[in-house]
Formats: sequence, C-alpha cells, structure tokens
Amino acid sequence: MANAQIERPEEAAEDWTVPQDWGRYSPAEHGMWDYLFERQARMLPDRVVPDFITGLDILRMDRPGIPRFDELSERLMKATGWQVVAVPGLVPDDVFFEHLANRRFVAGRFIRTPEQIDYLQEPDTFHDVFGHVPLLAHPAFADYMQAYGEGGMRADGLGSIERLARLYWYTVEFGLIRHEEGLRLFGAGIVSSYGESIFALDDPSPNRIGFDLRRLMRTKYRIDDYQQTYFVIDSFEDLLRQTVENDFAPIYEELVDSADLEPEDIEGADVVFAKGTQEYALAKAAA
Ligand code: HBI
Ligand code: FE
Repeated sequence: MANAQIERPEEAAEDWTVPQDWGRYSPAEHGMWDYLFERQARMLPDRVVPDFITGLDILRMDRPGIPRFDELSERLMKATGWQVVAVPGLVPDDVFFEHLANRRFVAGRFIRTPEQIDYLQEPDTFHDVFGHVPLLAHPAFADYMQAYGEGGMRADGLGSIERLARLYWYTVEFGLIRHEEGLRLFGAGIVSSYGESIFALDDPSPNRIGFDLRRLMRTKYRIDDYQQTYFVIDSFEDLLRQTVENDFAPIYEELVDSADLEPEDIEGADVVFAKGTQEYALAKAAA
C-alpha cells in the first residue's frame, strides 16, 4: 500500500513501537471499549467462527476496560508464541511485515472517539485487539499470520505488495469461513464492525465466493465501504496449506499478464455461495 511516506513519530522506537501507557486511558476511553465490546459480544456468538470465541476466552478478554497488551502477550505467548505490541497508528509495510514474521502483532494504542464509533480510517485498539488478537490464539491462524509476514518481506523485493495486500484484505480483514450448514465470520474488519457483521452474512447485496488464491490476488478491493465480494475459506488449516506452503513467487509470475477484476465481478470458474444483487453498492454510487 502507498504508505511509504508516513513518518515515524519521535517517541517511537526504531521498529515503530511505543509503550502502551495503559495508565493514560481515561474512564471515557475504557467506556468506549466496553460499549463496543458488549455490542459485538452480544451479536457475534452465532455469526463468528467458534475459534474466535475460544480466543476471547483464552485471552480473558471479557473483563471490562481496554486490555493491557502485556497481559494479552503473556497469554498469547503460552498459546501460540505471539505478542501484542503498541504502535502510534499505521506503520510502513516493511515494518508491518517484519513484526508479523516475528510473531508480533502491532496494535494501535488509541481508541476511537464517540464521533468515530462506526467508521474510522486508521486501525484503533478496538479494531486491532478485539478484531485481530483472538484468532492469534488459534495455531493454524497464528502460523498463517507469521507466514504472511514472511511472504510480505519477500514480496517487497518482487514488487508484488499489491497482490499480497489483497490476500490480507480478503482473508485476515474480511474473510468468511464455512461452518456446518452456513457461513461464519472471521475477518477482523468485519467482526470489529457492528454494521458489517450483519451485512457480510445476511445482506443480499455482496457476492460470497469460494477462496481461490489466484483469483483473489486479481481482485481489487474497496477501503471506504462494505465489501462487494467476500471470499469463503474452508478452514484455517486449508488456508495455510493453499497459501504459505506454496511460495508466492511463482504465483506472481503466473499472474503478470492477467487482468485485475473489479470488486463486484463474478467469473465462470468461481464457486458461488451467493451471487450478490450489489444493490447496496449501486445505491451508494447513485447517491
Ligand atoms: N500498520 N498499524 C498497522 N496496521 C496494519 O494493519 C497495517 C499497517 N501497515 C501496513 C498494512 N497494514 C498493510 O498495508 C499490509 O497488509 C500490506
Ligand atoms: Fe486490521
């Protein structure tokens, strides 16, 4: 992504980390966490992949207030060897990848204001910690995230960040997963959003299509609104197998001459769980 020009704040270390400074959160900031947490915790149980709820339990995230990153790290370390470290906001791609490759998840230490309750551009503590951290307690997902970081460090040299970023976007941020009869949520961008937790599963507007690495890497995405297509994985083990156990380089090679697809496109080879009406996106575009 085009964030190469962001500047490291003076207080941040070489690797962009900062102290969480937990004592500095105000009662209103803890209250914001509690409000968002309760709203999601009430809605998610029959929508999210059960491993997410297991992660919340392992990390004991049901306690009130913004979690302490050192406590989360201690519990995660025991489960899968991951840590949570604080950063001021977005960090450059290479810094992001290197943290992931070393099993460190970078989390924003600020929390959204009441004006930003349902939309903000930079990842805050609620998105990063509630959305991303619970699944890091799942062994296959934890390995996938590390391998993604390693793939990112290699892709940087191959000029393929864009395609790799799509993989992160459509899985880690906005992925769906098969579950017995129906679909469940697992992407952090969805599970940390009240509106998208409903939209992604229930709305007739978006496409829901089976995960296919090459297809996904050709698909553009939108950062400013609900997705027009969601990709559905079979399991975290399958995701791990299909991505990182391949080296990405031959796939980038293979794709050099393939055209990108628009976010709403459906192709003949797609496994279609739901063909969306795109009503939501069309109405937005017309407004
Ligand atoms: N920085 N703090 C933070 N959080 C992210 O999710 C993040 C980032 N920098 C780069 C980045 N994500 C993406 O561009 C990568 O997935 C490619
Ligand atoms: Fe995120």
